[in-house]
Order: sequence, then structure tokens, then C-alpha cells
Amino acid sequence: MRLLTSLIIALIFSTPAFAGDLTVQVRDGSGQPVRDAVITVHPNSGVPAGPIRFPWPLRISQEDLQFNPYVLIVPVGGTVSFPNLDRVRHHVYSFSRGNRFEIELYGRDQTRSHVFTAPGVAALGCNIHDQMLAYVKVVDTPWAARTGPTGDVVVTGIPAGGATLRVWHPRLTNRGNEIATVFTMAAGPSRQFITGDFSGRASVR
Ligand SMILES: [Cu+2]
Repeated sequence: MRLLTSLIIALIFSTPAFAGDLTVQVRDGSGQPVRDAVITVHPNSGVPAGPIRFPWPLRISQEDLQFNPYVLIVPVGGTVSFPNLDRVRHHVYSFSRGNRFEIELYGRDQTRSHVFTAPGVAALGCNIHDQMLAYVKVVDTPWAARTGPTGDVVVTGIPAGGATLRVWHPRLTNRGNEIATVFTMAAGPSRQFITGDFSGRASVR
């Protein structure tokens, strides 16, 4: 009997956890889709050890006096490049706690990089052009994604079971610009609908 019990326990723990895809739909108070919202999922069972890799480039260019993209998800410890594609010089900085840095004036077709070591948000500005604004969201989970123009995004391969879902957006009026909710991830497709007040002011502070 003891042998059987150990066998069953061994089986349970050696079987890969069931996983599923989660569709998150983000809408504002009028039901309009919200783009550039960052979704992160932390399963109660934890996140895998080791470096996190995402399929998108860790890059924010400066082009036409704007940062592109406006919101970039970066794994903790990730190196982001900041190529300047403009004819003018830019001076990139962040005053955000844990992710303060400054890249002094650099010109056309030059690039610089920075390593983001603290999970959280780095709001980016340019010392020369006040209207330039972008956000680096540094995350400590591989289950992260950004909403597109439809306000929807799919986060794939989340282990089944309890988890915390967070939605961050620079204009969310909640504390920390973030909504957190706990939910149970099914072994299959799931859906979460998030609605909030996105009328806040995006700023470099
Ligand atoms: Cu600039």
C-alpha cells in the first residue's frame, strides 16, 4: 500500500502540469478597447527558474521625435537597445525608482543600451524633447503580453491552477497604475475581461 501511494505521488509530480491559453480583454469605462496594457500572470505554482525570453526585440528606437514602441515588456535583467534614427540628438533618461538611468546626448544612427535589473516600471523621457514618452515594464514572469489595437491579447501556456493576473497601463487610475485579480486557470482556453478607468494622465514621473 505504501508502495502504491509513493507510486501515485511520483506519478502526480512527474506528469507535466496541464496548461492553457488565456485571452485577456481590456476595456475602458465606455467599453472601448485599451491598447498598450501590460498583462502579467503569476501562477501560484511559481515561475520557472532561469532567464526569461520573449519573442519581441528588446529595443526602443527614437524616430520622428517619438519613442517606438510606446510600451515595451522586458524580462528582469534584459538589455534594451535605444537606436537613434533621427537627424537630431536625444538624451534618454528615467527617474523611476529602481530603474534610474541616463544616456547622454547621442546622434543619428548611433545606439546605446541599458540593462533593467528591477521588476517594475521605467518611465522614459528625453531631456531635449519634452513630448517624448515611453514605458519599459520590467517583469519577472514569462507569462506577459501587451494588448494591441483590439484591446485583446492571448497569453499562452499558463499552468492550470490558481494564479494572479495583473493589468498595468500608464493611464490606469488605480494605485500603481495596476489592477490585480486572482483567478483559476483552466486546463484549456480561458478568458478574463478587465475593465477600468484609463482617464489618468501619462507622465514621465
Ligand atoms: Cu529627444
